Amino acid sequence: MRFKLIDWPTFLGALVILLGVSLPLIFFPEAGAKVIGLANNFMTSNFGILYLLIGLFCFLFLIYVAFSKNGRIKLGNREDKKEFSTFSWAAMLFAAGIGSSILYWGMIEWAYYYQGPPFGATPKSNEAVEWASTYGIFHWGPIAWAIYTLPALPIAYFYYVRKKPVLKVSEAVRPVLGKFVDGPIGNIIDILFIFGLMGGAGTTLALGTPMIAEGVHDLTGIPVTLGLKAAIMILCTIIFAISAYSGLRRGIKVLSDISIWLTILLMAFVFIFGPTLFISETTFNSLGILADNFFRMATWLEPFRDFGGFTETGFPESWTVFYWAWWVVYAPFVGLFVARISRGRTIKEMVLGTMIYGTFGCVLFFGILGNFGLYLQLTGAFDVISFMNEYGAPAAIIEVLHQLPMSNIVVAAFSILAILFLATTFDSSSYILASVVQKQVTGEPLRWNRLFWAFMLCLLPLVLMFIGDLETLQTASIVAGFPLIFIMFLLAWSFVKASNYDLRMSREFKSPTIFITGKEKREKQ
Ligand code: NM2
Repeated sequence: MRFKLIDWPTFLGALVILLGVSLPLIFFPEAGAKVIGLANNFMTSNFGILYLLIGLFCFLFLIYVAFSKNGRIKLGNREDKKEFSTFSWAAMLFAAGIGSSILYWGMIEWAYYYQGPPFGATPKSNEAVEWASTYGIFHWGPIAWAIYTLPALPIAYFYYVRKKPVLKVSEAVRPVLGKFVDGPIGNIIDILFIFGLMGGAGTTLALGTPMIAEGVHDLTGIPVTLGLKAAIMILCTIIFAISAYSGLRRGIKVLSDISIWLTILLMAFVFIFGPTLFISETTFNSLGILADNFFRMATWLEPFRDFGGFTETGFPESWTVFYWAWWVVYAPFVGLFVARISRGRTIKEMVLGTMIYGTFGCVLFFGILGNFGLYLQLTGAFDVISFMNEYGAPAAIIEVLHQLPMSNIVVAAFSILAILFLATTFDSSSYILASVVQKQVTGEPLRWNRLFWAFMLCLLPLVLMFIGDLETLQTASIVAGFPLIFIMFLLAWSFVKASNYDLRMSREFKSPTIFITGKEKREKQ
């Protein structure tokens, strides 16, 4: 009986939480919005430091692991070849971990920073413009990608080195929690992961849909109403549900390939037909500013905010804390995915590859799209900021694209790309969610199960979009990410414990189960 495969406590637990959050918001939207505002405030002002801490921890920890002996452990047997070429590997990784938000924020994030800069800079000043073109790259840079990579470590390790097919987050903390994983604690960990991903998806879909709606409106003249947005959201859901239903190879991989090629085309187009020199110089300049201020940005909080006479910008809470939370909620899912595609690589290659290629991809988007908008602003060709303040960010994004030649085609390509990016993130999300609520996964998770989670993923965003301003959408990730911070520490601990044990055993007993590159020898527990 196929229903026997379902892990009911996890399945129902996740469903109950999802409905428990969504239904009250549907029936009491105003009170809901108020509670969400309070929650946002409470979390960011009291626990902001924890989010920043986990970000920096992931970064330093992974650099350490990559260059330690553990980094030389190969994910697989001695004879295993890399399962995917580095290009496909990086493309799949990027398509899974990055959704349509990169088009949204890549294009417009600078405009928020330019008028509300960090570190007490004067809005629209010289200093503000430098931060505006740099901070986006920071929020989508090495720390962010380190957050994504951390869960991949234990998961890939158990999958390829200890050869246990782990498709649950709870399994990856077994070295620390032991048999507690088999009881309610294990279920709670998996439910928190599902809840986190739902929160992150809520932020993503509720941001992405109005932007696509604006593109559709621009091309067809259909007015942007809530109905149009809901229809687009449901259409996107149907697309990624079909892809998830078709499975990993036929659905997910095909969509990833198409979106990477379309991205390359679009970026090249904006780079060539936009202000090529300005884009190159500003991006290059930002990399220097970032390198110089990296740790300052990574630890910036405003501890003196409550005392009179000190500037309070609210910037770290509104941006860095929110961003780290948003990356955290997606991290276990991306970890599961990265682990799956990394057979044949060493841990060092997996870690550095994710951080370097991931950051590189994001720098391209922010450097090209963002600096194009910034150029329009600074030259006075188009006042992006006033337009955004009056008509909202999604409309401003489409209007920026209209400043390019053949702009209708560009808007169409941009909107299609946004849909594809959403689809490539959510088809793999539904796939992973379905795996996590099953006791066993032989081959692929059950089809109805994949389809069910695809539609569930769209429920919270639908509700959020109806009530949401930016703060509401950010709160979904911030609140859902909180418990996952602790799970991230457990995941790191778990990896260290298991891999150190195996390294020690292989030294003592000299018989092969782990393969360490560089020394050309196989050793065993
Ligand atoms: N992250 C990368 O909306 C999306 O693009 C999905 C968002 C966590 C900021 C991921």
